[in-house]
Amino acid sequence: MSYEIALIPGDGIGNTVVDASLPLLDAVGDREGITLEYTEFDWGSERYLEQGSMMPDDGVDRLRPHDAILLGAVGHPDIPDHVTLRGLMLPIRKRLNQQVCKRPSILYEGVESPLRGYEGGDIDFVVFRENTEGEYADVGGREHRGFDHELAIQSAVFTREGTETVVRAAFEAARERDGKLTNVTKSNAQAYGMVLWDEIVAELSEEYPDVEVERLLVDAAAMDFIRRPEAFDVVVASNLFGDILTDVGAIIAGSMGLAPSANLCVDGDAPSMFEPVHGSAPDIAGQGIANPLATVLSGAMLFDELGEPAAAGRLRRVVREQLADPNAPRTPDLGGDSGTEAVVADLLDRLED
Ligand code: GGG
Repeated sequence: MSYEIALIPGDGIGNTVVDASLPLLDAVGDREGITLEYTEFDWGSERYLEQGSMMPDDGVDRLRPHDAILLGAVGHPDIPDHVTLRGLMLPIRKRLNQQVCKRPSILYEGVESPLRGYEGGDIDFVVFRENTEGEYADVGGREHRGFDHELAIQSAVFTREGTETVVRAAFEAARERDGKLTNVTKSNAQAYGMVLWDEIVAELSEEYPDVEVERLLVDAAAMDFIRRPEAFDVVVASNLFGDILTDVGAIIAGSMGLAPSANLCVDGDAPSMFEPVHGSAPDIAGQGIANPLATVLSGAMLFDELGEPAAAGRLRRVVREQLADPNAPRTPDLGGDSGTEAVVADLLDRLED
């Protein structure tokens, strides 16, 4: 099989981790009879600084014909983050209808968690984040700039369709996994959108009597990710809450450098996008020490979505093996002193024919 993959390395370490991961994706492809044809788009902050926009006006349409998108990271120290995010990642997620963001959090054998007493295998859950609306809806405005009575309004939008889509995806995943879904909202304080969300979870739970539903306010969920992460199986949350919780989920599982994600177009009309959860990390950009594993694991999610589970399994197996090997190269975020290339070279050596 041959697939057309759009590459958007983006900013900072996004370039390092995407470049480093491609030989591995290709090597796995070779072994599974898969060809990946790449088209690279040099969109991002450098373009913004030169031309005033993160991507061309027809950028999203140019992505549409591809089978999948692999993105690195977005963010630049000289540009406000809301400009970079709204100029590239958010329009792609919204216009390609990538309504569901899936972010696994797994503590692998051989990786140290900052949580005392937790070892490989003790943490294994997946967060389903609503990905195109909620608190990220671009609704609001500012008035009276610079005056004492300056004000800003930022509204969240929760549609029945958007909420049902992500909640249903989470119920389906829970059914396939350990049968537990944790619904995270803040409906004591957010009495409209989040109450609708809770009602939708309650309605859909009738269709999934085999799934146990736990309800948590987001503050309690943040605490319990630290206090009892083993209690989570599938978590569903709004756009903003999901973003925050998945950073916590990444760090308790050892590093942001290990956290992959998939932005899924569940109606299948447009490509899905795969990206490490981490950002562009300008502090280490260009040093060749970024951890490529979050991108490699995002590549495994990409293979899953293409319907290539054997390729996905190969990638995950070599990552697991490497992390479990105390003599394997590791980047500084995992306590090692190796570079990005050394980690990928070691993964390539571990691939079986
Ligand atoms: N690799 C993804 C990336 O660049 N993330 C930076 C970021 O700010 N993300 C916010 C979000 O995912 O909503």
